[in-house]
Amino acid sequence: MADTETDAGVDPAFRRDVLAGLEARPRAIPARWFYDLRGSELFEEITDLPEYYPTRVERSILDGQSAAIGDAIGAGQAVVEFGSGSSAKTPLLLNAISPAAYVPIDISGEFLRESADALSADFPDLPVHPVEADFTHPVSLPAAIADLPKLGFFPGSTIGNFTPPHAVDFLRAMKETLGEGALLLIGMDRIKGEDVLVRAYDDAAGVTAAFNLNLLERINRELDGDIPLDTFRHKAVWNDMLARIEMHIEAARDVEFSVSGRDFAMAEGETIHTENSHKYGPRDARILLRAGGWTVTHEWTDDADQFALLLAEARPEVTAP
Ligand code: AVI
Repeated sequence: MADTETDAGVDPAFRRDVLAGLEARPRAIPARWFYDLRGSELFEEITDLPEYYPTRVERSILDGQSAAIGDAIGAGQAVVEFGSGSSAKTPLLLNAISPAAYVPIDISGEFLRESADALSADFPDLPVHPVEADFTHPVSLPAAIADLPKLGFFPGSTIGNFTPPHAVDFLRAMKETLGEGALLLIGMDRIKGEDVLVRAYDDAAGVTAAFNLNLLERINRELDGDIPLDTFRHKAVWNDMLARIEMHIEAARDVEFSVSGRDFAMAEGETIHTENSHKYGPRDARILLRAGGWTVTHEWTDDADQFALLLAEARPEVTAP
């Protein structure tokens, strides 16, 4: 369908990804399209669910091991947070390390300014320099922090939502943004029992199901779709070969629908793959970081080793002669 008045406000990249994803085999739509207003609210709800341990455990590590984290990082850093969002975990880090400046980077300008203002209110003496940018590519940092040592901060295990090749590209982009000698504090979710993992992505209250299926509502609303929502169900599976939780939207029966004027048919049991959440064992995590140009120097986990915070340094790779 050509762009018309009825398309006003539609993100062309959303339409392109959805149409291409519904036509592809296997069908797949990138997870970044989950996060419209409702999707972002549902994600916040997920982080409070009893089954969704990552947020709670990462916070407990930042909080409970703040002295060791502060000692390893040292004072005077410019903290650069990638995809800062609501900056919910940032105060825990800032309190641990006496930073010299804070640079939140996020693609959503409005959200960024609101959370930067809230943070400035809590840390009135800390210079805050928000940067509106796509943090998956190298970003120019504000001149005001040029001479400060840099600490990248990427909590939440969002690195797991990238496939390993893209995670490596992204780690390299972070290194280019921060420069040689910089530090990176990154959260990574561990491999664990399948039942715990699946429950974290298929909770009893159905919040993760609503988060996943909200994508169809968004498609119907924004791309003039007529997908019958009650025909689809949420599915979360552990793919052991690829060490990841996969979220899919599954057709409960044969179904036909249209999106942006294009017709689609799905057979009962067919799925649209909507998200990957890769999990990393201790050595996997270190190797992934090294592939991206970062050498791990410290690692903090909880008692049950459910989640890890890793500190790494951007060092030139030294190879044996
Ligand atoms: C944002 N990201 C780290 C979450 C995760 O655990 O992979 C997204 C999520 N999807 C379903 N539940 C949470």
